[in-house]
Amino acid sequence: MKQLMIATSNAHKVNEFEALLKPLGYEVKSLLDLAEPLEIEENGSTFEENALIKASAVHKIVKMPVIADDSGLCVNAMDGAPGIYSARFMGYDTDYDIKNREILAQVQNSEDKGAQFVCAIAYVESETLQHVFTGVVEGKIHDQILGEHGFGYDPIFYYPPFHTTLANVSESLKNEVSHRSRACAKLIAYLEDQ
Ligand code: ITT
Repeated sequence: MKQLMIATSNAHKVNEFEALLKPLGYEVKSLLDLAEPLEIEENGSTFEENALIKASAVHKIVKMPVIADDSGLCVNAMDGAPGIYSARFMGYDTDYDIKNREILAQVQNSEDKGAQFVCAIAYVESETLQHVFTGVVEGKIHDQILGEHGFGYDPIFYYPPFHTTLANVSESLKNEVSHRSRACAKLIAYLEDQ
């Protein structure tokens, strides 16, 4: 079985990547499988830069093919925030109920409710073989927190074709359209072509 290390400690991301990559014959490992916790400073200024920083740093340590995802929510009415700061917005450990309420409040009186989830996936096989693939899903900030599935900002992300939020549909339905699955489809096309 082909092995891929996912440079993330976010268990939700691991689950989503497993669902996407396992059917293609990949065994997915993550930072959660390492004996020691690994913290990588994401000091880039774009999703793509941060994904490459994470994947390259982990590749240096584990010396096997690594993918890293840097992702987030960009809200038009907030000039693209929280963007690359999505995990850090209002503090890493702040409950998403509080973060989501803050975004609802900031967008409430704005005409433009548009928002995008963006995901950059970096693939690092060696110091010279590196690629980044990006996926985007367009939606709107909903008028309330809705749904129990998914994670993070899913309960406020209204996806018009589903007529509801991404937290209010099954994981497999979210995976059909998500920014992560779109970026992952590009990665898979590349891997299958190698
Ligand atoms: P790693 O760096 O260990 O991968 P992280 O959670 O810190 O984990 P990011 O820096 O990429 O990951 O931050 C992404 C944040 O964007 C994430 O914590 C969520 O708040 C949000 N996000 C990303 N994808 C999402 C999705 O599919 N649904 C809801 N929120 C998402």
